[in-house]
Amino acid sequence: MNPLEELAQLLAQAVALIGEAASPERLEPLRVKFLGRKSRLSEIMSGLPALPVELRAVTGKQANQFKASVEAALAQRRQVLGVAPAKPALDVTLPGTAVPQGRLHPITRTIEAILGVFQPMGFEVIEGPEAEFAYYNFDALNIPPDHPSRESFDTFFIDTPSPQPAKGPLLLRSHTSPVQVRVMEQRPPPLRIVVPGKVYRPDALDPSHSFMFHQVEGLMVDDRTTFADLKGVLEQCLKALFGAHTRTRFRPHFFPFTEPSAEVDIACAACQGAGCPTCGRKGWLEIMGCGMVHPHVLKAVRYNPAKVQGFAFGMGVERIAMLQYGVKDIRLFFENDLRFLSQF
Ligand code: 2NL
Repeated sequence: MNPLEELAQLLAQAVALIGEAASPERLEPLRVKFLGRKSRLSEIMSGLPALPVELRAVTGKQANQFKASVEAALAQRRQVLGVAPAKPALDVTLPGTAVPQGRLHPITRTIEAILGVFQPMGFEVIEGPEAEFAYYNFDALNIPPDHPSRESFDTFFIDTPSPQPAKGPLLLRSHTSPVQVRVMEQRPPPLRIVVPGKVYRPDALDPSHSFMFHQVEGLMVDDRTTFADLKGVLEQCLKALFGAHTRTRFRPHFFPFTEPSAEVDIACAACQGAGCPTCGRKGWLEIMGCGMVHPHVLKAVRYNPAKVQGFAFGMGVERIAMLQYGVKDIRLFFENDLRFLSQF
């Protein structure tokens, strides 16, 4: 084989092997093999003087081209394999990269604080559907069809296919009580449950009204629970949420689903009962509603009102969170502005 043919073959071989090299380290042995002192190229170069004169010039030229081509292939492959430029030394005096930290939403924090009062007293946490039948939201709770809160402006109704389900049209629940009704339907007394969740009312938006807010309701039913138990449990709850010195008062009230019923106030923390702008000069802040479960409600879930009795209560989570944290506008809780949320 003459040197010209041989160089052509070697070049094809070199280009193929270089193209297959898997890492920059594999390139150096190939450079040595094809261009090094003991390579065939080197032999051909040192044999040039012995060649016939008509072959000598063209072979020398071809050898130089071979060398340039192999070097170009090596350089290109090195770049493809990404020979990283040397890294600058690590400057340990620079501040580290801050890792953004998430946190619980203030409403979640308040819900957890409320549940944390009742769980140690033996109350089980239960959740239920936000889309509910009218029967569970109203009828079973002794709210008759002509009661004002049945009017459509007080409840979001959901288009329900006809014929209407036996338990009435679907709606967005306006309180979490329907969940308690469902639990009573399914379990015999005794019962101790707390029910947190979202509720919906088509109120005009203002600093203290939102069409969606959160409630925690509670229910205890057995054969001996009295209004005195209710007072003790709620006083403990309010002391846990607002501090051990918190004073409470129970005012007679009306709810269709409890009898007797009461509203619970705490002494205004800002003025200790003297009267100030926070409490509207009344000295007291309304904080929740409660009462003894109405016999009609017990009958609706086929409990015997002659044998069992119980108390129930309900509180608005946003109202409690606003008082705990001094938030003046309920809408701040739902705007997801991190300048607000990151303060909690
Ligand atoms: C309020 C008043 C209240 C209840 C909720 C209730 C549930 C059942 C039976 C009887 Cl299943 N009562 N819930 C009772 C009294 C008051 O909430 O102002 N909530 C924000």
